[in-house]
Amino acid sequence: MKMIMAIIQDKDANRLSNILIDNNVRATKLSSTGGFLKSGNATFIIGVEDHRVEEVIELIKVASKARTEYITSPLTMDMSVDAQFAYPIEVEVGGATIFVLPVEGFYHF
Ligand code: 2BA
Repeated sequence: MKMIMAIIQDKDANRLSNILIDNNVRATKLSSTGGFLKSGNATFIIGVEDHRVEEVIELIKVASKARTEYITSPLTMDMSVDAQFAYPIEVEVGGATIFVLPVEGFYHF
C-alpha cells in the first residue's frame, strides 16, 4: 500500500474530490497553506493499493491545472532614496505537487 500526498490549488479541490469519488478512491482533504505564497491550497491524503498509484496520479493530473499568480514585493530602488516601490513578481504555481510514500501499516475500524 502507498500513501499519496497531493498538494493542489484550492480552485481545483472540488473537482478532484468529485473525480476521486467517481473512481471509488478514498481520500482526506486538508486545508493547507503554501509556504511561499502564504495562500490557501489543498492537500489530499490518499491511501491506495500499489497497483492503483499510477491511476490515481493520472486522476490528479486531470483535475489540477498550473496557473500564473502574481505577488507584490517591495523593492527599494536606491538606498539613498527614501522610497519603496512595489512591483509584481510572476510565479508559476504547479498543477500538483505529489509525494508517494510507503505505508507500513493500515488500520481501519
Ligand atoms: P507555495 O509554497 O505557496 O509555492 C507556490 C509557488 O511559488 C510554487 O509552485 C513555486 O512556483 C513558487 N515558489 C515556491 N518557493 C519558491 C522560492 N523559494 N523561490 C521562488 N519561487 C518559489 P509549486 O512548486 O507548484 O508549489 C505549489 C505548492 O506546493 C507550494 O505552495 C507548497 O504548498 C507545495 N510544495 C511545493 N513543493 C513542495 C515541497 N518540496 N514540499 C512540500 N510542499 C511543497
